[in-house]
Amino acid sequence: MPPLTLTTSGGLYFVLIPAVGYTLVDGVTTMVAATAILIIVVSVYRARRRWYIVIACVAVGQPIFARLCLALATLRGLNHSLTEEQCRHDLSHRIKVKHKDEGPFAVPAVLSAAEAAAAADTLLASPQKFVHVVYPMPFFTVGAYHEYHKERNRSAPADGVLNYAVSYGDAADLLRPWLDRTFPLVYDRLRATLARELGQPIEWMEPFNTRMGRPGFHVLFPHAAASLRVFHLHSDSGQLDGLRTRESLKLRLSLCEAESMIAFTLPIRMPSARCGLRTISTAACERDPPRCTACAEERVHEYEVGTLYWHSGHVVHQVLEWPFRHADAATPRITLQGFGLRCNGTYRLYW
Ligand SMILES: O=C(O)CCC(=O)C(=O)O
Repeated sequence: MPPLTLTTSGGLYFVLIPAVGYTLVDGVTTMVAATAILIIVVSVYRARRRWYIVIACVAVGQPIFARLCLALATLRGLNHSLTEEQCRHDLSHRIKVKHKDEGPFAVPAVLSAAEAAAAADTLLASPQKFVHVVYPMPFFTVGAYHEYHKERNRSAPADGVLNYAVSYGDAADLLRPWLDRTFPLVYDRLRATLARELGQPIEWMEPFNTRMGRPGFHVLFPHAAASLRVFHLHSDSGQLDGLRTRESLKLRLSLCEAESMIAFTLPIRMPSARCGLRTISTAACERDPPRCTACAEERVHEYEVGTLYWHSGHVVHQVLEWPFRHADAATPRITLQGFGLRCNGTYRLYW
């Protein structure tokens, strides 16, 4: 049986709702859940304890709750369908670099099943390091990803408890030593594998650009809303502009080649349902199609634990939704995430 509650960084409290998954307990979700329960109680009372009506109420309530969570997540700025602009960006990049195959390229057996399991267990033993990302779903990061910390200025709290109000530089500085100490094998394999794939030595972005975070982890617990197409559809190239404008980091990005960007994912634990990535390919599009979104094609890539997936950060992609199974509620989809850029002739990794 999965544990009933989960407490993460900043003391955020999640309760396992049957058929829904861990859900943040705050004013809004408590009100939504209380309303759903009230509707069920009233309908049961009116139905004079006819249990098939109770079951029907619960069955209808679950997708409604999941959709409400999806709506709340969407209100917070997630975009899950392809825009003409995104499609054209992918196409222009494809033409520029003459890509025949855009990836993700899969490199198997970077970690054995036992090594990946050990890394996942270590991570799950530190829920106080999980920083909540997608409201109100159980989607967390461990490690500092600059996109999630952007525009935030609070300095690192004395108690080391993180949230996204903390500036990227401070969050990165706080977590880098812990990540280095805790996951040396994972990082060694990552660097050795990318060095082989790219045929170039691999270094960290810090200290070349100080205050940048190590590749870190996405921890996504299953949730009914994650079985819908909820995840952000994006390419990773735009984030470079965001980084360039962040004065406080004093980064030397003018020494880095934007076109060299890579993005990578190393799954270390997966729920029993199929998990992976959806990418958008413009391979079937002509140079200047009347509507790019009409010729773009979706591709699905199923993840294997221990296999490294990498692609040019320009590929439009989205975490693939996966069906919720209650028995799996405490088995998150955990991946190591990060980016690489060639700066002054050397590939450097960061998140
Ligand atoms: O978790 C994944 O598979 C990919 C995550 C992703 O899209 C990103 O971090 O840009």
